[in-house]
Amino acid sequence: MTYDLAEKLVNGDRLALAKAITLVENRAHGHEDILEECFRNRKPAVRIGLTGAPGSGKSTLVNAMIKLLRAEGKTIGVVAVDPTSPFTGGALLGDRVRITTSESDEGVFIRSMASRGAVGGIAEATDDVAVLFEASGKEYVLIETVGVGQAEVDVAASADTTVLVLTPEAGDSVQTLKAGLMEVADVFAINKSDRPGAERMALDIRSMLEMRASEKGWTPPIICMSAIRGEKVDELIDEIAKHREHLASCTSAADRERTYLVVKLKRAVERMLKNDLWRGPDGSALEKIADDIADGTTTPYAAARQILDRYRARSGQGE
Ligand SMILES: Nc1nc2c(ncn2[C@@H]2O[C@H](COP(=O)(O)OP(=O)(O)O)[C@@H](O)[C@H]2O)c(=O)[nH]1
Ligand SMILES: [Mg+2]
Repeated sequence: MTYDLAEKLVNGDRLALAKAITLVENRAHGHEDILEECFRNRKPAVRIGLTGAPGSGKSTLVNAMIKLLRAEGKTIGVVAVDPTSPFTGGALLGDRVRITTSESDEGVFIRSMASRGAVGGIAEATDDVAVLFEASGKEYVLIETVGVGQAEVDVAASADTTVLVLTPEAGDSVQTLKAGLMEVADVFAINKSDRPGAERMALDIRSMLEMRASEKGWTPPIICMSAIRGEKVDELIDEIAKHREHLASCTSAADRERTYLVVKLKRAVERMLKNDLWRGPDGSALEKIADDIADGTTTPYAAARQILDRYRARSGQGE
């Protein structure tokens, strides 16, 4: 059954692609077989990550990029991670733009994913969806994530180029930017430049970039643009292409692919290990151990070591 699904997907069946994404997102039975089959049939796409605060205009920008890339005849897969609050379960912001394309356009496939819905982590989920897109023949994969934490840094690890989307609005001052986010940006997009303050912000970012040594021989360009008006989106796409050329000039595609595969491999091992660990008797023993920690019989550290020892013994690797 899963083999059929993978085969259909590879042959361009959109329904099969949609089903496969759902399986992967839920880590449902059979998803690993599909991923394996798709991995064998994939052709690496141009992977672009877009990250930034909710409301900065990432989805609007994705729409604008789709338009330009489609005009060039490129095929595109989009996976957008929707910010969901762990407390309300709802969206963080009401005023969000949907990424859309004309119903009849077979060249684009768009999928939204709730951030708390992705079993096993956002980065791995988006990354595996990228594999499905690649197997279905998409030449570009756009990944929209909310720039709030480690997940974005992880997503950036598997994108060729990461675009950080900022806005000139108050509160978005460069000083308050999370350090980790500055580091992942290969290209800075100052969106909503139809509003005042964009040039000022570009200057701030430029001086901040000058203070840190430009590693990797690449100085991230800063583009003042407007996604809603479609202004300078072409320039952004050009800069993304230049970043790719830069990558190609310092590492071979094979080396980069290898680095990406190592990241993928590690994630897969860690997830499988975690599943394996908590599926065993240790998962159900958790409540008992919690009691022991609570009443002072043991500590979280000693208990963790104990759980690991037991796990190793169970899998026949006891020391
Ligand atoms: N003024 C202005 N508003 C924009 C621009 N791009 C997006 N917006 C608006 O910003 C809001 C949030 O956009 P959205 O794409 O959903 O942001 P996301 O949360 O980062 O995906 C929407 O109301 C958009 O219409 C722009 O270039 N200029
Ligand atoms: Mg969005």
